[in-house]
Amino acid sequence: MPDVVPLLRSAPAHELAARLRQEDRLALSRMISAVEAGRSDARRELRHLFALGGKAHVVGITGPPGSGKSTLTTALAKAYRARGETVGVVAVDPSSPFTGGAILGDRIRMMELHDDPGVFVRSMATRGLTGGLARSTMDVVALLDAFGKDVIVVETVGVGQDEVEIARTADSTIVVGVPGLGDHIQSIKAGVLEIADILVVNKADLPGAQQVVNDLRAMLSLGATRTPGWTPPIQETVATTARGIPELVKQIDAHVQFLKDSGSWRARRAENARRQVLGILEDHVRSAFERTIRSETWEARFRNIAARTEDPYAVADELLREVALGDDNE
Ligand SMILES: Nc1nc2c(ncn2[C@@H]2O[C@H](COP(=O)(O)OP(=O)(O)O)[C@@H](O)[C@H]2O)c(=O)[nH]1
Ligand SMILES: [Mg+2]
Repeated sequence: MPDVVPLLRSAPAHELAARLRQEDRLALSRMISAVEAGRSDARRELRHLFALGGKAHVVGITGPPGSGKSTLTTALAKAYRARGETVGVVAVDPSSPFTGGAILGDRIRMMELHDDPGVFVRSMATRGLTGGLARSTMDVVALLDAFGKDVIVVETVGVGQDEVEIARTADSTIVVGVPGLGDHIQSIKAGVLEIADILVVNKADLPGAQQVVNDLRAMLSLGATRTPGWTPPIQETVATTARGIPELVKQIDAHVQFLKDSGSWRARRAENARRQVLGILEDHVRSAFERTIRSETWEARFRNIAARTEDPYAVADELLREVALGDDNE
């Protein structure tokens, strides 16, 4: 097929979208790249494809670097495949073994996923995105959803606001802690704990795992839980041997069931939609302003502010009047 690839790369987005609907993985991959690159035809198609989605269950996994998120993701993906569900994986962690930089053993484990046509793995480009990372990740999730994936696992490293924001927009958010990171309380930051629906203590084969479980339990009893009526369970796992993975899958199932039975499912998705729309607006407004201020006239005004001959609020007000905030399609 070597001659097909360049053809598809330059294919118009409507053609990619049509092929994507027929479960063409290459078209899905090209479509993601086109959306990431900010192609306006791809954005239009994404908007049409959006209506096809909403069926996938989105699972967010976040935690410190090296805690075993990618290994857990792989183990979870295999467990879902074993019961016949299709899986999409979005790795937002730039050091993810899905992209490289992993030791050989991890690479080999991940490769098992790449060989399975029921699994689609995508690493997010963290450079050269037209919108923010959160917005781009949600676009990729929307495409995987439209493609028909049953479960979409989004792995993000639990440092940085963008990453935590991404993990929070999942239907079920898993926060991973591990023993052996020195001060284990520090290993899961308080703000990250708040977004957890399920807590995983991975590397339970290492000494100190029980202490992490105890500490997390104590922390949970202090803080308010994210969803009233749902106390995040704490699951020990050994991702490398899949110990605890069947139990984790059951916890995730139970969480979905709880959200649906309690009516929180729609509420959470609406809340996520609200955050997503605000995020799109932020990206849009910022880029509109950045385009406008890229001129000598405005640069001169910034120098005035630096020289204290003008104040930043006055200049911001003027800029606000100047910038036309049309829609974000081009
Ligand atoms: N001992 C032990 N090592 C693990 C476990 N899970 C993952 N690892 C190892 O921890 C390292 C980091 O794993 P990785 O999945 O890349 O972590 P990530 O950075 O959070 O995605 C790798 O060498 C894994 O093989 C586990 O449960 N026990
Ligand atoms: Mg990783």
